[in-house]
Amino acid sequence: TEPLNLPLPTFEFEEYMLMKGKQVNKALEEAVPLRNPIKIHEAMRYSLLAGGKRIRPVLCIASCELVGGEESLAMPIACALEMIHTMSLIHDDLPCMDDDDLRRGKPTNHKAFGEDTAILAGDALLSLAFEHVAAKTMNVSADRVVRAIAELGSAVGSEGLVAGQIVDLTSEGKDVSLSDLEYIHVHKTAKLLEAAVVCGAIMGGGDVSEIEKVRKYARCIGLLFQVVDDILDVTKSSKELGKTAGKDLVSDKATYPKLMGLENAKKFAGELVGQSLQELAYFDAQKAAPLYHLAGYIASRQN
Ligand code: GRG
Repeated sequence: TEPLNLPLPTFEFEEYMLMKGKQVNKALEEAVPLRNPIKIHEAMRYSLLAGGKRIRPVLCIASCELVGGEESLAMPIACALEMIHTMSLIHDDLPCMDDDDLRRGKPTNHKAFGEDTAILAGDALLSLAFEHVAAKTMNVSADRVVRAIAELGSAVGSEGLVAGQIVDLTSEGKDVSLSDLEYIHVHKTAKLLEAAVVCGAIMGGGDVSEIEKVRKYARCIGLLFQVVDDILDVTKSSKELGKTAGKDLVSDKATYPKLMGLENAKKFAGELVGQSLQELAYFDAQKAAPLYHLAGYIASRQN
């Protein structure tokens, strides 16, 4: 996608992402030490520490800091979000789902450890995520911790990620309408991004209106994330193939460019960025700078 001209306040975004990413990686490394039984912890660490953009934990911390909380208040739930995201990738790559061989530049978990261990590594990461929030969150009231755990649980379960995945699986080979596609993306992708931002604001001490503003912001960037993903799929593969139409314009998979055309998909992405930034206008511009830039980053990312 073309870089968007956004009215962003001065802010060293790359430095911010690097610094927050480092903090998150350190916390993840400590959250899952290599202990007995070695095999399962090796498999969990293999995927969790394999890189990845760490968008969900950084969104969570940025939202916590936006409402005046310190990073440490949100770090356990930021790690939990990455554990859940990673487990969903491990399960998504399994032969019974997408059957992928590569993830984050390495062989997928089941390729490296076998299907049985990969399923268990995903299960263990999911369980650890909730344990980690409950056991490691400090200096946040029990009421807020419970609210955040409920938010996270609902984003992941049968009305969240799992709902998106089941509808995606059952729509394979069928005609998918724009609203079906939106349902799949809202559940598979946007729900966890929304939980990241909302949980950060809850842990950071945000009030009801602050939490609702960041929720609306998150809904826009959640959908934006997927629209951009679909655009990248087309533009990347058309570059690779040296053609004007990429694989998703010709394959069975429903995507935004396929259903609304590439130009309209780009326009839609631009509208979503605009809407997300409007929600942030409620906050002090300097404090909201990380979330402003995160929206821009999601819109103009190249992978
Ligand atoms: C969650 C209980 C539970 C089960 C899993 C398999 C499944 C149910 C859901 C699939 C969810 C899925 C794979 C959604 C796609 C999410 C997505 C946009 C992935 C790419 O995220 P990035 O770009 O990846 O942030 P990195 O590697 O940078 O973290």
